[in-house]
Amino acid sequence: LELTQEEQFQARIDADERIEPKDWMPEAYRKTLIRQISQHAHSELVGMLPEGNWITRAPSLKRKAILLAKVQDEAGHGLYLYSAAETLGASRDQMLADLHSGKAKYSSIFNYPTLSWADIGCVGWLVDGAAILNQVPLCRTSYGPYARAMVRVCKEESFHQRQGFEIMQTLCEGAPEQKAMAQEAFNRWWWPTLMMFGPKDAESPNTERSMQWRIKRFTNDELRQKFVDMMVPQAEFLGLTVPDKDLHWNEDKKAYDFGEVDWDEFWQVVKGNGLCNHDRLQARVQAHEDGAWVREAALAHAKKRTEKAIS
Ligand code: FAQ
Repeated sequence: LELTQEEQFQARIDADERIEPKDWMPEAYRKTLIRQISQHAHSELVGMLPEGNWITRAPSLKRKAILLAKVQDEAGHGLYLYSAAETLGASRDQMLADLHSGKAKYSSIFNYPTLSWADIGCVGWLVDGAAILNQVPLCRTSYGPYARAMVRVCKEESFHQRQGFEIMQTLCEGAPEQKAMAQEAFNRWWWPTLMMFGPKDAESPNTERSMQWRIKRFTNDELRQKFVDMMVPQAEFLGLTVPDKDLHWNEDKKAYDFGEVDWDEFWQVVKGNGLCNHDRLQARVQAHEDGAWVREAALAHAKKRTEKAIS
């Protein structure tokens, strides 16, 4: 019995083999990966902005150095991810052009403002916590370059999460005003973090095929449930109240039941109408334009060097 090219490809996936850049792959697999990896890369770049906002205002030199290092890590993650997307034939210039024109998506979470220092704690604790839950399974994603990039990213991400938790712990063990600041930030970040996992499975057009291709290892709802189950005890440890009146332990399923995410808000933010969408894109475009002279100088230098090598 002869297997078609597509069946052979699926058999390799089912056997848990990694697909490499020069291997045959269905066009839709390539497209899905370019979509997901480039969105992921854009999220890392735009994700630098909410925290970058606090670098000059971090409460101590130590906090400032840590935050600076974390934001630099995110730039690095973006670069690995763009490189992984390039192995699929995507051009970096095109990916960036799509981000700057507003055509490409990036994670909804980065369209919320960071209003107090406790927000930086919440970004590390909750946002990086959600990012790790999503990314640890991606270390076993079927496309080799993406999986390998995720290994390093996850190591750095787990440090990020610890520093966020530690900020929250310091605030929660501090003065009543600090505790209140932590709770207020938690109230604002909890629901948007649950949205990071994407729409409900029943409304997620990409999940089924991405699961079949083992690009995704868990569905959006599965990861959201894991996140709630992981975070509720941590919130209890910190003495924070989860802002969800429907949250309760379900002994039968040995997991938490929780309230419904505001999906209207989610889609509004994804469509570009969130609190900070406009500012975030503008800041990225500005940064790109401000960097034009660096790119021009690097190209001129490279040209001179090749000319010298030839003569
Ligand atoms: N925001 O059919 P699905 C980080 C879109 S972590 C915006 O379920 P899929 C680290 C989705 O693209 C954040 N759009 O899609 C950090 C699709 O639109 P399309 C980045 C969203 O791909 C921490 C449509 O909705 N992490 O950056 C969102 O199967 C702290 C239908 O959705 C990743 O990107 C959303 N939240 O599942 C940095 C992880 N959710 O493309 C700085 C890799 C869904 O059809 C500071 N990505 N959409 O037009 C994934 O795992 C998946 O792509 C999902 C979405 C789970 C995000």
